Amino acid sequence: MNLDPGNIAMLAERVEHAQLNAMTLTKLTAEFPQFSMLDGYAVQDALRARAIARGSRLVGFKAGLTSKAKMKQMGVEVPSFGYLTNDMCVAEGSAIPVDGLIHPRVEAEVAFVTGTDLSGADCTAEAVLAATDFVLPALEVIDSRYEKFKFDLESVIADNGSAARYVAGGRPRNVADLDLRSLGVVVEKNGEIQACAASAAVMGHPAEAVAMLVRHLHQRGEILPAGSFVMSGGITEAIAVAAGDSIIARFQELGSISIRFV
Ligand code: OOG
Ligand code: MG
Repeated sequence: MNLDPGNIAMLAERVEHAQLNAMTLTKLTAEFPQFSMLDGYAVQDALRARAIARGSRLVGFKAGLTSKAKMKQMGVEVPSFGYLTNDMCVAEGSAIPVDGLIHPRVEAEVAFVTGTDLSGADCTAEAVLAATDFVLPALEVIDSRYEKFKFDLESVIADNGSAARYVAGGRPRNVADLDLRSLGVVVEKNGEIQACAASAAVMGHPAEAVAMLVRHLHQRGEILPAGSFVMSGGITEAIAVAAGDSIIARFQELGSISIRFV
């Protein structure tokens, strides 16, 4: 870590304020050029502790920037990990108010719900699949707190991977009954197709992203506990939304999931 604990705490407070008030920030690396990935995760840990102290409950984690489409869109080549709390969850089919958000974008993802603990420096996709209770389709609403949705890896990690809201739905399925590599997904906005891809776009297999998350947690002295909800990352590029838009993502084998913005 390059920053001292006082600066880490100060930046966590600053990011929290931006998140709670839908306000933008300049990239943390602009003020602190030495700000590193480890500093980013230190800020994220402090942010998570502050959320829990406010009464939020940790429900799981997210992997992001795990597909070429997302990496290309954001100009970042390394995946990032973040946490998910109960208050980010919105009901399938519901209307999400855009006030409270800055410049929301929607991503279609495969979500995993784990049945046993996962841990260790060598966690594999096979271990993830063996520990998975079921998978289901999810939409993530990301909302970078950085101006113009522009950031670097260090800054986006400190902003908890732009996490804002998520919706799970569709049809939960047992992984043994699916080939998670080849599931097609089509994302529509207001009835028009915006993007389509196959789930292999996420690191060849979305379980690889979850395995990488577990290895990341291990480095930070954590495990992925049984009962975690994990989002494996956007399969296509993220779609910008505004009030009045409806989004539907149709997943082969997993059903469809929709939300609208007001
Ligand atoms: C970072 C978060 C990316 C995903 O699924 O790739 C992410 C961002 O693009 O703002 O959640
Ligand atoms: Mg995402």
